Amino acid sequence: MRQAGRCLPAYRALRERHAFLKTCKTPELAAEVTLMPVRAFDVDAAVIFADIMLPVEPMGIDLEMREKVGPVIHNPVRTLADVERLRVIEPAEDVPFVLDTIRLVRRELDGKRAVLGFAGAPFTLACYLIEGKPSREYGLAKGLMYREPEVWHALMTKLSAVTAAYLCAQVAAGADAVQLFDSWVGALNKADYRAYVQPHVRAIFDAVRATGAPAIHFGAGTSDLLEEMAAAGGDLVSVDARVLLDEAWARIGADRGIQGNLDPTRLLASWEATEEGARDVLARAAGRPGHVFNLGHGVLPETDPDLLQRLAAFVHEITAHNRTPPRVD
Ligand code: 1CP
Repeated sequence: MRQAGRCLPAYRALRERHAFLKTCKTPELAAEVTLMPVRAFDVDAAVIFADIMLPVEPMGIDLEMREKVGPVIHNPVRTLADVERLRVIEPAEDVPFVLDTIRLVRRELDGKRAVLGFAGAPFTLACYLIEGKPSREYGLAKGLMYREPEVWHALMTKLSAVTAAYLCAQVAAGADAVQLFDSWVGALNKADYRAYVQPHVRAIFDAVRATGAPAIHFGAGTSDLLEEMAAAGGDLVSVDARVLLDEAWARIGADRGIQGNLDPTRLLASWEATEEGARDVLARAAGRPGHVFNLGHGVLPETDPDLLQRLAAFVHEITAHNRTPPRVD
């Protein structure tokens, strides 16, 4: 579950002592935070504590993680010259802390839980780089995309090269699976997705496929894009709570897995609302192999950790008959 640690008092206490980027860049701290939700909730996978913006910093981006806002960029990318200035990074040299965190977490979990690496997808990263801060409409980013497609494609090509190398390095460091977060791609229609995004995402999944590790393709607000996202690649497509899981799966195709899709706001409502939603998701998955139960989007920071723990136990209980035993190697 993305950002599951954020609602834990232990995470908040650690963050009072250490800034966000410092935590990400210190493997011992990042590993400790990664393991917090695994221990507190007994979930099946550890999502490496990092952020989608980490690999863009060494590309030459002046990044600040602003409290209660998110990523802020002091030198936004808006021209061909800006794109040409961006470096294509070497993950082992430029983001060694993420790879070291993966190694530490893997050693600690000793094969008993899966280790999930991740990266931001080029569209979502491009939105941040062009806008310079979180945005609702992506007016600057989409403006550049429609007005100067060659600049857009040059930026997307660089971001996809970096992302492919970064994900492959995570697998080499010990990630059992990787997830590509295209959180904002729901801002596009199908035709624009095909023209401006799909070839770049496909290049990333092609590179990851060569590692043999399973890849998850995450999107939110993508109910019109599911077929296009599946066609771009990934062994699983992750869907949010705005679609019904069985209908989404039929559109993604039986040859793929699916991740999702309990509405995270149900956890803010009550246990009854949470259980009702979880039952519905599991009924729609109908015990078919290839479903990864998850929330439709990240855990909201004000979520009661006890409800998350209860939810994980509930899902384990319902699915006990068809659970794959933990991998030991
Ligand atoms: O919590 C965990 O252990 C998971 C680690 C994780 C992941 C998977 C973090 C830590 N960030 C991410 C991915 C991420 N970051 C995404 C993709 C998933 C999604 O759709 O949310 C995105 C869009 C970001 C960008 C980002 N970083 C935001 C969103 C801002 C916006 O535009 O709305 C924010 C708030 C951050 C900071 C951040 N990253 C992670 C955490 C725990 C936080 C909050 C920092 C804090 O309050 O301590």
